[in-house]
Amino acid sequence: MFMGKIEHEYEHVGIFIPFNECQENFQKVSEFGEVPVLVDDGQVLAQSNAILLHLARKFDVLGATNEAGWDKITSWLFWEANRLGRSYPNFRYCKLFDKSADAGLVSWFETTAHGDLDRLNRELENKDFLTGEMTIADISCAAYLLYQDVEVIKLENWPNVEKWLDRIRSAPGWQHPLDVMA
Ligand SMILES: N[C@@H](CCC(=O)N[C@@H](CS)C(=O)NCC(=O)O)C(=O)O
Repeated sequence: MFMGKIEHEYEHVGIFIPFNECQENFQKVSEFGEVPVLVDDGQVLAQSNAILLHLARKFDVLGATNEAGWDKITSWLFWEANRLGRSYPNFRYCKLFDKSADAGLVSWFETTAHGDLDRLNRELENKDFLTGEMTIADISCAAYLLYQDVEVIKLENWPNVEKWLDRIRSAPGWQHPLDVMA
């Protein structure tokens, strides 16, 4: 498995403005008008989970060793996109940046985030990571939860999730997203 550093550069993009006012290079590559976007050797890829799959396969890092393993990873990536990646970040966004958000909507995001954390907590009852070894499934599902410093949701009610996040933080070379993108 590749454990070295993959050379890359981050480019910050202001997204709290209309898409047609965003910087031109971002407008050119972002087919859904969202971050993140990866540009790799001229290939443009949107959607964080598609980017994770691309990097895991290309650099043989944090992937699976057989097809069944890849299938399990894919299943968690879809769950993240459909569930946890919708509930928690939207709740966090409303709490931190959109104080005028509809209260019913905020409450729905909170309730579904709790349900998704319950599900994650159950999965991690007897496991260190979601599919055995640490993979991009863990990276994907942990992504927004690692911003715990803002304490939008205290994770003490989901102890297996807390321990799992600690294991991810202890992985060789791990850095907090805010430090990586500083
Ligand atoms: N499913 C997408 C979600 C990406 C996403 O929600 N990006 C937000 C920032 S976290 C964004 O770019 N929002 C800009 C907008 O909606 O105008 C992924 O995983 O890449």
